[in-house]
Formats: sequence, structure tokens, C-alpha cells
Amino acid sequence: MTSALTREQHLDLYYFMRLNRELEEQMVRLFRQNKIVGGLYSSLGQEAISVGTAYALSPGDWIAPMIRNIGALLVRGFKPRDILTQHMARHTSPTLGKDGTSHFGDLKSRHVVSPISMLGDLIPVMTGIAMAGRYLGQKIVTMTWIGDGGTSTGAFHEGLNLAAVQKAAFVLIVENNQWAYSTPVKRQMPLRDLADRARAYGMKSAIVDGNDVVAVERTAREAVAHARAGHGPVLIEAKTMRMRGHAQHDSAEYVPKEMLESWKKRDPLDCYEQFLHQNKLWDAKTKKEIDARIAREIQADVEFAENSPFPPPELAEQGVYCAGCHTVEADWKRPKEEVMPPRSSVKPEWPIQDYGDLEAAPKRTAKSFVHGRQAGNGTRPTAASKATAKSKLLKKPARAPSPAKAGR
Ligand SMILES: Cc1ncc(C[n+]2csc(CCOP(=O)(O)OP(=O)(O)O)c2C)c(N)n1
Ligand SMILES: [Mg+2]
Repeated sequence: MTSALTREQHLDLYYFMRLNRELEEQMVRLFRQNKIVGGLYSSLGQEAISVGTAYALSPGDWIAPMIRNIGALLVRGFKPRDILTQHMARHTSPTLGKDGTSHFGDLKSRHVVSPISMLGDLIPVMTGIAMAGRYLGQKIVTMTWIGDGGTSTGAFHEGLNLAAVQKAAFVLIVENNQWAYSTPVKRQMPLRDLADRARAYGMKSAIVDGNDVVAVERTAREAVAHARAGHGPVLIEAKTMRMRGHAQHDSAEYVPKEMLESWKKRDPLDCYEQFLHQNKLWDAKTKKEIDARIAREIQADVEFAENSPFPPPELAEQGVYCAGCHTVEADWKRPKEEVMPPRSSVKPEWPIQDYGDLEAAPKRTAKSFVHGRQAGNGTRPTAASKATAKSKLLKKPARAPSPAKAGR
């Protein structure tokens, strides 16, 4: 897999993926010591997806990470201490100890929308943010993540239809990790590729090997550029494997051992280390330095979290409802009057040609997107990895002739 990234950027990707893994492994230890409040989810084996996709965005863009996207929070500038204090319900956490897991955001500077537990609901929310950006004069792209199971919710389909017809600058990452709790993909939908869900809405889609961070980053970058140019949303299916149970309480005995074994051979960090060696992007000394930096950072932040107080009981009622304690204001990049009555018919700053009309969508070349076609549902990952290098644009849905062409 070739890459257009600089050496620095390649090392960044390693840093964030390794930090993601080491931080989560540290939290498993803390969980066993009963220091984590609430559940603990793992993105083991899926780090390349969170990190690679978030890395492809620009600073002004918006993200809404879910429970397996700690990597995206790290790329966005949150520190291990934010994630640790949050999971440990300390008063120093981003929610001041009011909420747990990765349920926090930052609407003002990092443009991070907090997770919504109801799977699928972030799709219409992020579509709405993308649409708002268009009227505010911002050339932003929005992104969220969803699992294979989440693609069966009503909100997923309603949201994608809205995004597609509005040509919202929105990129959806579907993390097909083969399991939704104890339900395998094949027991949930009669599809080999979840990317096919996008065809129902005339949306562009791509399939990528979710364990190959370089491919993930490149595919996401192309999708982001496509969306930012006003060509509409993109769905990326990243094929991967959930290497642990749904959460710490689930030992996942229902997962066949051979399946885990074969995916373990394609561990995203191992694969990426090999890539860095083969492309002479680092040496043993560089790796040692980055690993040591990560160990230091995590150690310092664990100490910070452990020494942080729990929220004082007398503040329990504070900040639950907003009573003017903060304001979230739209960041207008153009005169507000242009899109307010009586001039509300003025075109948006960033006009969208022919809402939802497939015919009008610009023609794209076969080189535009990268697809790693894989064997269905992770049963044959070796065959899958061989096919990863193939570049092919997914076919658009077959269309009936338009009324004009049909002579009506
Ligand atoms: C609408 C909705 N239904 C059910 C749940 C309960 N639930 C939370 S996570 C989960 C499994 C999700 O599986 P998947 O989407 O594949 O994501 P993964 O856990 O594999 O990352 C379920 C059923 C929920 N949060 N929201
Ligand atoms: Mg899943």
C-alpha cells in the first residue's frame, strides 16, 4: 500500500494508534481494580479506523465519536487524562464527573459532538450540522461512526436518505467488526457488503480494509474531499473484527476461536509496524522513543486521574440543565441577514446543484476511491487482504430512465 503522507504524518498515525491501544489496555487494568465507573468498551483491533479516519479531517470539521472511537478523540486533541478522568468519574473530567465512558464532547473548539447512545441517531444530527455549515458559510465536513448492528436501525436509514438528498458534506464510517453483541452479521442482514446499504440512497460508498491504517486514511481523505466539494455524502465500510467482547462484562464465548486467531494475524498495529519498517520510515530507536513517550504520558495521566477528587455531592444538581451557564452560538462566516427573512430565499454560500439528483452528480473516474474488497464477514481474511490493493469505484445503483428521457 503506497501513501502520500509525510514521514512525520506516518509517525503520527503510529503514535495515535499505539496511544489508543495502550490507554485502553491501561483502562482494562483499572477496571479490574474497580476504578472504572460503569462499563468499559474496547476498540482492540479497530484502532486503525478511528485514527485513520479522524486524521483525514481538517481542524474546523466536526466529529461525533462513539464508544469504540477513543482513537478519534485522541487525534482531535483530547488527552489521556480527559478519557481516564471521564471513565473514573472524577471532578476533573470534561463532564466534571457527571457522565462516564466517552460520553463527552466539545462544541466550541474541537467540534466534537458527544455520543448518542441510541444507535443511528448521530447520522441525522451530523447531517444537520453539515447542512447548517452550508448556510453559515463554512466549508466543513462532518463525520460519525457506526457499527454493523447500528446500520439496521431506522435512524440510520432515515438519516442517510436526508444526507443523500441534501448532498450534505457528511462522511459515515461503518465499522463492520462482524458482531453486534452476540449476533454475527450474517444473522442480521442478507448482505455481503454493508457498503451496499448506501446504494439505496444513491450515495457514494467505498470498502476498505479496516486493519490497514494507510488505506483507511487515504480512503477517508478522498471521501472528505468529495463531500467538501459539495458532491454529497460518502459511506465507507471498514472491514475489521471486534477482538474482545461487547464490553468488559462479555467474555464473548460465542465467537469462534479460529475467527479470532485469523484476525489476530492481521493486527492493525503489527501490520503498520511492518509497513513502517518496509518503507524505511523509522528505526528501532524511533519506535522506542515513541513508545517511551506514550508510557510516560499515560503514567502521568493515570496518576493525575487517581489523585483527582470525585465530584462534591453539593454540586450534583449543578449543570444538569442549562440555565444560562453557557452559550452555544452559530459561527457565522457570512452576513446573517443574507439567509434570514425577508431575504431567506437567498442561495446558501455553498450551493448544491440539483439536490439528490444522481444524473447531475459529476462523473468520477475509477481512480477516485480505493476499495479493499474482502471475503464476506471476516471468515476468510487472508483472501481479503490479497484483494485490498484493488482500486475500484463501487457501482452506482441501476437506474430507471428519467421521466424526461422516457418521453413522459
Ligand atoms: C437503537 C439502539 N438499539 C439497541 C441498542 C443497544 N446496543 C448498544 S450497542 C449494541 C450492539 C451494537 O453493535 P454494532 O452496531 O455492530 O457495534 P459494535 O458494538 O460492534 O461496535 C446494542 C444492540 C442501542 N444502544 N440503541
Ligand atoms: Mg459490530
